[in-house]
Amino acid sequence: MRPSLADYTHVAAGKVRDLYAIDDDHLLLVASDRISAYDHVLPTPIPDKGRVLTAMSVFFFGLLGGANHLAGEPDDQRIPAELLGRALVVRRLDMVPVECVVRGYLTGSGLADYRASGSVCGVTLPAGLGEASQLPEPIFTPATKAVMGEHDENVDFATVAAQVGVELAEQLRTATLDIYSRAAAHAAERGVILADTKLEFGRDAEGRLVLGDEVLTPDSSRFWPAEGFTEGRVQPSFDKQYVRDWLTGPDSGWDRHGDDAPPPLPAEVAAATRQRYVEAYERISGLSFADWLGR
Ligand code: Q0N
Repeated sequence: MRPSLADYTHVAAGKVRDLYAIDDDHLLLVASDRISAYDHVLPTPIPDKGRVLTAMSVFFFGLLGGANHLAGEPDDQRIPAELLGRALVVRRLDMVPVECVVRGYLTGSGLADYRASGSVCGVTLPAGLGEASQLPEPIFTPATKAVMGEHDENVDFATVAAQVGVELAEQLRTATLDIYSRAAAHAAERGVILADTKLEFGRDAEGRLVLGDEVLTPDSSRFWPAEGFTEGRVQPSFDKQYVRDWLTGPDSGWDRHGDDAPPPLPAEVAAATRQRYVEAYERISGLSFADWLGR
């Protein structure tokens, strides 16, 4: 008999994911169907989003090999029936309090920092770069986690080293760059640009560095269709573009710079967005979403 979620203690909440304690050594990592845009969690869930992101994360943990926190199969008996496909049993780790970001292309906060200083996280970049420019080589641009609702703060390597020690800081940088190069090479073969991604690591009881959280999902990464890529322009998001366009268009009646919460999405925008998540998963993994659990 599978447990009920009420049997587990809630230990951490993110905007769109949650963690529950199974026992002293194991956690349940749950991906919801919630979606965020323009720093708001929208009132309309995207059907199957949690399952698609979980499938993608499991795909990349497998592609990468190496130590990760997965501690059960996706149909593990410790997963409540109602969460099948969007929850994973993971090993409890001692998390390293650093958001390990790697960028192969310049956009978002990286571009803002570059425009202000010519560098990102202490890494000096050549002059003349702009929106969506590919970097001469991928760079490690760590951030420290902010309290919920605030943005993570970009920091330089020396700040990470002061926080966790130079040895661990170097391990984080090496592992992060290595994972990016392998994931980006895979995505490129499938016609997708991996612009950047954010990883979280922890240490196991033996002190080994272990990859945690979710990996290489559209929530933790920027995936751009290679087709139509144009340097100098903000690239359409693989997954959220319909949502952004509707929210900022005339029909939503919403001002993203105002104080109001965003309105519910029309059913057709939610359905089209679900389809984009499924397409991103199928294009990147080469697998059929119908083959992921329970269908
Ligand atoms: C852990 N996070 C941050 C909201 C918070 N394997 C682990 N062991 C111990 N702690 C964590 C993990 C993992 N993964 C990670 N907080 C605690 C990220 N999110 C995850 C989803 O829920």
